[in-house]
Amino acid sequence: MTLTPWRPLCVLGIAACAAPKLSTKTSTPRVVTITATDYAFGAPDTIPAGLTTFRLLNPGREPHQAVIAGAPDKTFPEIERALVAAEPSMLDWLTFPVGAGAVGSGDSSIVTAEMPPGNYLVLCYIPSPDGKPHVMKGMYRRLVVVSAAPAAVGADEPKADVTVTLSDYAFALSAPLSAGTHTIRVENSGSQLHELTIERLEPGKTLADWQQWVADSMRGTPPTEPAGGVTGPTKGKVAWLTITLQPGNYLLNCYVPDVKDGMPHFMHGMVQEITVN
Ligand SMILES: [Cu+2]
Repeated sequence: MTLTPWRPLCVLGIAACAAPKLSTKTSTPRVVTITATDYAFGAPDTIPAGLTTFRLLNPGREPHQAVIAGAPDKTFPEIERALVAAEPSMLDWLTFPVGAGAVGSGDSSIVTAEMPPGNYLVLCYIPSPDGKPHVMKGMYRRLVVVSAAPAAVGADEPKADVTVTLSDYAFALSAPLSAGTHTIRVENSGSQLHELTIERLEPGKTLADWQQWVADSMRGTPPTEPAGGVTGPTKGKVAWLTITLQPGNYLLNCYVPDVKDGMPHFMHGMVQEITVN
């Protein structure tokens, strides 16, 4: 969950809307569009199971994300009790197949993963300038994923050019990220949920500036702006992120609360500065 209090001012188009780089020869994943406004989601009520690309559009004023979490065998009230909170409960029956990381006003984010049947919520934990997470302003929506015929789930996996492996508590890149559009394969080899949040550092700012801003209770102008990313996947799973990067310095970050101590994973060292050329 991205819990950073992004300000409406500090966002602008760095993760340009990019078409998913998918194989043209064979079947591509189904595309589901999620629209985020202040403070609601537009999305289908029901989708079939299988490999799915979620396209998050943000025509709102504030940054938004689309965390997708649920379970195959739980009711919506049970799932809402766990997740509709400023600090969600990371219960072991929850699954996070994939979600779209935060993007600013006017931006979009593209993520892909296998969606198992079940009941899910689409949620945004980004706080408003008043400090209240959007989920507490009603920004969540139910999504039912129903079993689909085998023929309908046979889409090809996206072709990735870089792999990022999430572990407890680090990011490992198979190759440096260059400027341009990438499809990143994101594997969670850790023992718990992680995410890959990508933030662009403002010119001249470094990881140390961001850490100082965190130490100052995230008050004042943040030294980064959201550039997208992927929330999840659940341990042992894989997801894909299609993202366009401009040259500059970025942070790879994980805000997921730890299952043991509840601290965001960046406090365990799961934050890394990279340079994109
Ligand atoms: Cu993590």
